Amino acid sequence: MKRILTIQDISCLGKCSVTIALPVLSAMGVETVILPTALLSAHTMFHDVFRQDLTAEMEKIMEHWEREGITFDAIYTGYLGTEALIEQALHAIHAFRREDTFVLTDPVMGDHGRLYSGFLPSYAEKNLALCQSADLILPNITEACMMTGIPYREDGDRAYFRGILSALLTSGNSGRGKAALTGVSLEKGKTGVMGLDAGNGEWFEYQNELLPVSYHGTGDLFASVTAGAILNGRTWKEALVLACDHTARTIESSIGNKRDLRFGVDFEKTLPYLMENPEKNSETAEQGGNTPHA
Ligand code: PXL
Repeated sequence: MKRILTIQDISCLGKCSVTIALPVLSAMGVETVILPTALLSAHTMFHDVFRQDLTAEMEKIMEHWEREGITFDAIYTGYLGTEALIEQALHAIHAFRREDTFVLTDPVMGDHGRLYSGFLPSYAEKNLALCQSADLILPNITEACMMTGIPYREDGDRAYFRGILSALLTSGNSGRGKAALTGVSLEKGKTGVMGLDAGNGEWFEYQNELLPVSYHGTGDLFASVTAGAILNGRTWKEALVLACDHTARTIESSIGNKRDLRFGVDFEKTLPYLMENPEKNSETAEQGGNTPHA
């Protein structure tokens, strides 16, 4: 069984980060180890949240694992919260990455052209350093703009998105990374991803129907499915297609729930799709979405 380390917060209320990553990755047959960055009474879209930073505790947890000689097949970082916590994530990558460990980073810090509350521009700079250590990064348009200094546009076209991806990967130091920009609309009424593999210059795009509702935590669902699919042997493009289709399917099956969107999507209902074998998943993906473009 493949083993992944996920580094992100535990938000007790409001499905996101670890409360999505653990069940999703487990359903996909991946052993999931958590390194919590902070404990919050609820994610930060709620008000007056209780928050306990775990920077010092992370140190102790990592020291123990180092004594045990633990390594991981993949490391997936999500919401971190402070620059010191990004530093800890970089430390974990350095300590537990083997040559073949796949590192996936979702530089969670903003949406709709703005950083989430509490984040300063220097947080974006630090997040760029983290992204430069990753094999695949999954920023949304806001996050990619914050990291590259490119002005955010609501109405970007293909050339705009390509410019962002090129800037993101050329500001990296590895030259072999891949990036997939999420929340990209290339056609009215559609949404999806655009990707670039800096190693071979290959572009990728995939679109689904845009659903008229924005639940919290869908980015974490998307990243978790991508990570699980890659560990199950999919290519990065196949993993992104599955993640797009699965996220769309989950939003669709949540629409009737009539709850505050901050509580998140009903990802529990669609977990069985992820438990099917990989062949079955890709059949479902092909039927559910549009043809991916290389
Ligand atoms: O879903 C991203 C996320 C994760 N964790 C916390 C958050 C957010 C987004 O706002 O606040 C604590």
